[in-house]
Amino acid sequence: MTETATHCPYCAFQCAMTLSPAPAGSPEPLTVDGRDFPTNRGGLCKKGWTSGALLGETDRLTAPLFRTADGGFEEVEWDVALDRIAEAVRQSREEHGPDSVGIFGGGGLTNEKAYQLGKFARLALGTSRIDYNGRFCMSSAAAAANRSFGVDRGLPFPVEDLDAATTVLILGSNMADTMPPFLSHLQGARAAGGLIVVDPRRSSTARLTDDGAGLHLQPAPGTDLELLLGLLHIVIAERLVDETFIAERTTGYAALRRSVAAWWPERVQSVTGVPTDLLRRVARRLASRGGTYILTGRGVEQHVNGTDTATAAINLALVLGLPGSTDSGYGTMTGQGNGQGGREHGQKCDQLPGYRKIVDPAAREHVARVWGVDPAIIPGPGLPAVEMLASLGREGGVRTLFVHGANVVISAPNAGEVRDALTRLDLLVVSDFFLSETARYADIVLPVLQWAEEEGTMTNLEGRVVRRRKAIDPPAGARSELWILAELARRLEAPGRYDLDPALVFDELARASEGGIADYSGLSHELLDTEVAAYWPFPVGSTGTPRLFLDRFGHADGRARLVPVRATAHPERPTEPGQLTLITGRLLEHYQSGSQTRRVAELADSQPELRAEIHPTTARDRGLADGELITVENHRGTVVARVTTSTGIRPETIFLPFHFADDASANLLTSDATDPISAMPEFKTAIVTVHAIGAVAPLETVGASV
Ligand SMILES: Nc1nc2c(c(=O)[nH]1)N[C@H]1C(S)=C(S)[C@@H](COP(=O)(O)OP(=O)(O)OC[C@H]3O[C@@H](n4cnc5c(=O)[nH]c(N)nc54)[C@H](O)[C@@H]3O)O[C@H]1N2
Ligand SMILES: Nc1nc2c(c(=O)[nH]1)N[C@H]1C(S)=C(S)[C@@H](COP(=O)(O)OP(=O)(O)OC[C@H]3O[C@@H](n4cnc5c(=O)[nH]c(N)nc54)[C@H](O)[C@@H]3O)O[C@H]1N2
Ligand code: SF4
Ligand SMILES: [Mo]
Repeated sequence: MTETATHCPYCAFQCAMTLSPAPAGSPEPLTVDGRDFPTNRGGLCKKGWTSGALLGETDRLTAPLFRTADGGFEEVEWDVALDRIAEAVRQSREEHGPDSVGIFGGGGLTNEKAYQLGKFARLALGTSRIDYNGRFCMSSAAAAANRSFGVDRGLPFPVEDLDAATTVLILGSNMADTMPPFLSHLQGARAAGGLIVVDPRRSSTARLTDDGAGLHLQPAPGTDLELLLGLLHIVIAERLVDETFIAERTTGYAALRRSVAAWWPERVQSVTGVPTDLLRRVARRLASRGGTYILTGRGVEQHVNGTDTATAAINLALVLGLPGSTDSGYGTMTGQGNGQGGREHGQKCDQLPGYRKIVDPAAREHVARVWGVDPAIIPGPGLPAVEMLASLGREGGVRTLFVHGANVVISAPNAGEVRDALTRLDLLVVSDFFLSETARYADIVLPVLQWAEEEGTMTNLEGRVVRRRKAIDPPAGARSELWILAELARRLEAPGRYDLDPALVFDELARASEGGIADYSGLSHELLDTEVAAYWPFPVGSTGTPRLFLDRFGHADGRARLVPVRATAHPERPTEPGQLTLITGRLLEHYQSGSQTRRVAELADSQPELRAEIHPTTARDRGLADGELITVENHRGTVVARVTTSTGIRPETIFLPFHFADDASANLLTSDATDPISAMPEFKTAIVTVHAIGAVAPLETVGASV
């Protein structure tokens, strides 16, 4: 085997890496090295460096599994598994209609798999019930960008543009832990003293503002919308806005202006806790010179008002005239490996490929033509993720569920309810390469290929399509998802083609996307193999679009919309003494549900268990010591964690990462209330109390079972 140029299996930064044969005696078959690329510049984070571990000796699944009567699993032949699934689908459709069968997809799937999954749902299952874990990730930012700009591409500019920035406002993103190589692009802003981080915690990213590098604003959790309304108020009141840009490139300024009139700084301070002088300093800094960017992350988006909060951030960027220039801008940090592409090719309940709306007759016609079917057979919109999960096993709900690339038992909100919901299903089929916590609930588990074992493409946080390449043969017994979908489609006598070669699936995807917002029609695996800078839209004959919005926005009139948004009552705020606001997020060492990274010894050893970050005063008031085991509780559930005190967190707040399993799963506590526009659940705030467990012997690792 020779060297293989590919990209990291994990996050949306999609760092470039080289895989080469490991030296004899190594426990891993491949060595991973960072590869020079404009985004990661040869750098990788700890997860990237250790990603080869999952290609070696692991508890990898290598045969389809059937649940046995005693609750265990037995291995079966592929034909047996696929026949049984096809039969169950047929029966469910006959007895309960096609919408009784559902698919839960993933933003980590390649573009090819995401596309094929959407097509399989609509044509082979005939169901409208498909959605995915990207609903938990990018949906608020996406809804806001679509509403304001008419286009949703995480960063509408190449990441290197940030190098020349002198001011970067980061709202609710902790990229120092979640995309470490990204930090090299913030050096300019730090050197200019212009890195401004908004986070209720002194996160690793907030610490980068120390020593004159910038400012850390520490609002009460869930008050970012008020904070942004306050910043808008100041820039308008102090006439810091870009009037020419507003007049020429936007609509709605008069209404926006009225909507923020009452958000004077003192009022904002009383809601958020951020002092008025700091608010004024930030507003003036944002308006002071060129080279200003505003970036949002999950901290402000994963709330029931996430779309409106992201919209307020966009409004701020627009009145300052940032989007659409070459030295300033607004963007959101995409999360999952294919967080961007995963939302473009049709695995979202309201979408067809090319980022088209499933209710748009012209879109249906175009896609139906590519699929070779009558548009009338393509179902309408389905249910977004949280609603679909709540419907499982209920009257009129999904009774047979396929899961591809998600671990909802850990990652979905109000996870105790999700565990119950999965047991109500007639049939649960989980495709994964490990027996994830969700796969443990399955009736049938299908072993699939991982990252370095197959070809495909991913679309990174800048809307740049990159090639994922095969470097190693998969274990005997595991199969590609394209093959699984094709075999099931054949058994279900589905219309349409189901190619096995990812390059052919890409060609079809490209045609289906032609003329859509995310147009890939000028791209192919062959072209991508030349390492072309493939920013979409990339129509036939073009050279791609590194920067959107230079001349026009995506709406028909070419203008961006200034959309007034209101701060409404937040559903979860502490009301009783002793209550704390739980905020959740990530650690550097673990990826998402931890299904992959808790299996990498080096990562698991450095973050082996759930730790709750609490302010020392809060701990002292409750008689809690560092290292002590506590329960964190509310009416939804109870979680066991170990106390870590830190002066970097607000005293009324507690932080838990969501990477751990069993009774260390933070989502046992979170609410499944959703944003009315994006259907994003409220992951980032929940009301809890904490209690000492009492004299407990040092436990074995909390929640780290794999
Ligand atoms: N190590 C690691 N990296 C990852 C991932 C991972 O699981 N692990 N996942 C990838 C994915 S899918 C995603 S989506 C990204 C997410 O990347 P980020 O958005 O950076 O991740 P989070 O840690 O979820 O949230 C960021 C910050 O929001 C803060 N926060 C919580 N509540 C609030 C609030 O009300 N207001 C504000 N302003 N801030 C708040 C938290 O304290 C946290 O520091 O990371 C990607 N990269
Ligand atoms: N409390 C709280 N909860 C959160 C968040 C938060 O900040 N706080 N963040 C949310 C966000 S932003 C996200 S993105 C979600 C993600 O949450 P999850 O859905 O749990 O994401 P992963 O852990 O990446 O799960 C992916 C699963 O699919 C498998 N897998 C990976 N690649 C493939 C593939 O190609 N095919 C198949 N079939 N399987 C594959 C992996 O082994 C793993 O078991 O969590 C959300 N949940
Ligand atoms: S930053 Fe993201 S893409 Fe880069 S090595 Fe780490 S996990 Fe992989
Ligand atoms: Mo995410």
